[in-house]
Formats: sequence, C-alpha cells, structure tokens
Amino acid sequence: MVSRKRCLILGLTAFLWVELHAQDENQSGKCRLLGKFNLTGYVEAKNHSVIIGGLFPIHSRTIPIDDPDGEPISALCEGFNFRGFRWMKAMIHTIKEINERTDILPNHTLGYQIFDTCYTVSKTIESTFTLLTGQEEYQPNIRNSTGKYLVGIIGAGGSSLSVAALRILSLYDMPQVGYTSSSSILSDKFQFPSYYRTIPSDKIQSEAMVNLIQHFGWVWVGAIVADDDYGKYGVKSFREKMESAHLCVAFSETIPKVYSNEKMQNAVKAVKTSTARVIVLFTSDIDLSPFVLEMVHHNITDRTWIASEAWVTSALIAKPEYFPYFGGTIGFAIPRTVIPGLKEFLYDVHPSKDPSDILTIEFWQTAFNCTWPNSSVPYNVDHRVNMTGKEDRLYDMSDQLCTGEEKLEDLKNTYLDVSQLRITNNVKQAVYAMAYALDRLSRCDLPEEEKAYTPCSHIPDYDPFNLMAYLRLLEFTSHDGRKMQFNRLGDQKSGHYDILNWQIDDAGEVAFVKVGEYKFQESNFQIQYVQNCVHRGPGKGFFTGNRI
Ligand code: TCR
Repeated sequence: MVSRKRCLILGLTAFLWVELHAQDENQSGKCRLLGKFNLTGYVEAKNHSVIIGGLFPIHSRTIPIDDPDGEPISALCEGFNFRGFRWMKAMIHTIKEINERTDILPNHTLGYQIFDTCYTVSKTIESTFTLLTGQEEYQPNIRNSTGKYLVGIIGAGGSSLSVAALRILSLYDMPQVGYTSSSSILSDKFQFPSYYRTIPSDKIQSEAMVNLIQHFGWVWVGAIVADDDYGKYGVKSFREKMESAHLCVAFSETIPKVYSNEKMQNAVKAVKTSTARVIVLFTSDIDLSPFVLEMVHHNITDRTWIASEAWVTSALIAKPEYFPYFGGTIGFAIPRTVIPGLKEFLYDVHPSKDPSDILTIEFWQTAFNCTWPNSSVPYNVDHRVNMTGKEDRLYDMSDQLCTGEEKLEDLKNTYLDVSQLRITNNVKQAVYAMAYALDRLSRCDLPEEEKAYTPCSHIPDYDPFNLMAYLRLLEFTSHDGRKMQFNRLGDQKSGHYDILNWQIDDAGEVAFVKVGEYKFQESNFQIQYVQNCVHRGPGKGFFTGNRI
C-alpha cells in the first residue's frame, strides 16, 4: 500500500511543497522522494487543437540550495533577463498572429506551454519532462498537463540547454526548433535527429571570424570562450579554420559559468600576458558580464575584441561606461528586422492584470525598483558579479512600493527596445516553421515519393515523428521577405550576418554601426564588404580603421 503524506520543507528563501511517497507503513521512516519541480512560465491550452512548447531564459541562473538532508530540491532562479522575457513574448505574439490568420491552419488553433529555463541545464530538463509528461514530477509518461497533444518545442535558448532537452526529446521523436542554440554539435543528426533551427550554425560564424581576421591582416589572435557547448564547439571550429588559414591562436581560455575567482584570473592572465592584441570572445552576454568587469578592473583598454553574435548587441555589455575598454569591437549579428505589432504587444504588460502572473510582477519590480503591494515575489539585485568572487546572495525587496502608475515609456530597458530585433525574429520564424509544417501535415502536402515513408495524418492525433518530414522539406518566406529553408542538417540553407562595429554616437551611446555583411549559402560563403570600421587593432594604426 502506498500512502502519501505531504511534507513542508523550508527552503533557503521559500517554502517548497515536496510530496513524499512512503513505500509501506512499516517503512514509514524511509520515504521515497518524488520531488516536485519548481517551474514558472505561461500556458494557454484551452480551446486549442494542439500546443507548442517553449523554453526561454527568463532568468539567468539558479540559486544553489544547500539542503541539509541531501534531498533533491528543485532550485529557485535569480537574475531577471529582460531579453529572454521579450523573446518569450515574441513567441506568444506570433502564435496569436498565426491563430488569427485564415491561410495557415484554418481549422485549428495553437496553444502554448512555456517554461523559464533559468539558462541552466537542470531547469531545462525539468521543463522538458513537464512538457512531455504533463506532470511536474520525475516520471516519464506521455500525457501533457494541458490535456493536449504537444506538437514540438521552440527553444531551448542556449546550446547546452538544447542538447539536454534533445537527449530526452529525441527518444520520443519530438521536433525542436531552436531560435538561438547555434553550436555546430547540433548539426549532428545522428545525435540530434529532431533538431531544426532558425539561427545559423556557429560553423559559419567561426569561418566568418577567420575571414574577418584575414581581411584585416591579423595573424596572432587570442580566444576567450564560455564554458558550455556554445564556447567549446565555437572555439573548436574557430581553431580549425585558423589553422587551415595558416593563422595562429595565441591562447584559448574559458570564462567560468559559476563564479570562480581562480578560473577567472586564468582568463585575465592570458589576456594580460599575451602579446595578441586581437581577441575573439565566444560567449553569451550572461556569462560575459563578470569578465567585462575584470577588464575594467585591470584597465585593459588597448585590445580589439571580436564579438560572437551572442553579445555583439547586448545591452548588458554595450554600455557607455564600458566603451573605453570595448569600443571598436567588431562582431557578427543576426540581421535586424521590424516586427509589426510587437511593440504594442510588449507594452501591454501590467502586474495588476493577473495576480498569479509572478513573472510579470518580477519584471515590474525589477524594472522600476519597487515592491508590488502584497506580493511575495522576490527580486534580486545581481550579487554574483563582484570583484572579490565572494558569494553574497540576497533577496532585496525595495522599500519603495510600486503604485502601478509607473510608466513603461520612461524605461530604458532591453525588453521594450524594438530597435534591435534579431534573435526575437528567429523566435518568430521558429514558431512559423512549426505552424507551417503542421499546416502542410494537415493537408498531407508532401511530394509523392515522400508519402511512401510518411503516411498522411490528422491533427491532433498523429505520430510526432511524422511532422519531421514536413519540417525537413519546408520552405516559406518570412514576413520581411526572407527565404526560410532547412538543409538536411536542420540548419538554414542560406542567410547572412551583419558585421557590426561599436562606435560612440553624438548622444554618447554605443552605436552598432553596420560596416559589412557576410553572406552564406550552403557551403559557399563570403564577406560582402567591410568599410568605415573603427577599431584599435594592429595594422592601420590605433583607432583609425577604414581598411577596405
Ligand atoms: N547561441 C548561444 C546562445 C546565444 C545567446 C544569444 C544568448 C546566442 N545568441 C543572444 C543570449 C543572447 C547564440 C548558444 O548557446 O548556442
């Protein structure tokens, strides 16, 4: 006989309900633990035919909890990430748009279930299990909690996270369309057969970086990379490409994910002691922040940084106060676009709309530095990033109460900044890819020769594997006129990067000046042009640039 009792465990900062299953009464002291996941996100499933899952980094990390009894406890998250919040909103916005259209899925509407991954593998796995099983428990059982069939997943917002999610999703042939997980490892269809993406593989970016380095005539270049699949595989292909171009990598160091002063100092030392004046930084902005503070602290001002796409337009890094250290940065960015209606949709956010929407409450509190009345939602000031490496995590509640009258228009905040919609557009195109594939499936719109392998199926009751053929053969034009098409590795067949250069504008803000373009098509790529670039690298002198 299995008896259940509820135990209340006092966590570090919150109460967590944990359900304990006692095997039998005789063993009542020995409980088999079934931990409840502790997830936040958004769901809308009612009245929809199927749902699409979503994984987004709405927070930047988890807070390690030291549980004295050693029981597994689902971690809490900290570091509200406005950019991830915007990406997530873009997914909801796109789904709404598709549901209103009569030309895509005329007889069906799409719901969604979205989770915050907190940019960590553990939360991504918790979310993936919950999406697949419908239970916030560690028990696989294909039944989604919304009572609807899951079509596939958009995400997971980082290569290591996507790798983790795909290890599980692949078991169920569940398609995943990524908007930002760009590591070249994800092109390996043997390991990740169900992954498609709207962001180019980093293989192309590494090649682009080496081309740029050749263009400026540099030969001796250092590399600092994130300690994850993005950094590791990024630097791997960068090294390979450098070698085949007969250029030299002076050093390659990692930035620790969890703050470690010792590891950080290794990276700092490499930068300080090497004679390389040009350094590639292959990391997300989230992981880069502490390193930037180190560069400021050590007053390193005469390096040229080559930015990977993940931080080249990041508001976290591109601050005027960092310009003396990072001005002149050159990097690759996903092309910018305009998304009609998104701005209004983003502004339509207010904590009074739904008292249970804790993410919006946290958004408001963090953005306006106030405490929402009667809310138990904490927000934190970022204590992780400090020069001593000492941990002092605190939940700071502001004494100032929010009135609800705070004006979004007064905010200068990444969430509301629609001038740099890049990955946000990848999210939109990923949702469209899923919807178009589903639309074709509903019409059995496949070439005759494919029908032998993929039977016609019906929404909602079809084998998730069958959607894969439609994704593979999909071709559509995006709202801004771009041709979207996957190759056999699930990557985009063609596209381009913008080459951006950090200059300071008249208002004293960091401007991302487009100085060139890098086009790619299947295995054929080239720099289109690089001009008016202002950098600090060797060659044509300090800060003069303009090498065409
Ligand atoms: N691919 C990275 C994650 C990432 C990212 C970003 C994170 C990319 N671009 C922009 C935050 C903001 C590119 C990965 O892990 O694959």
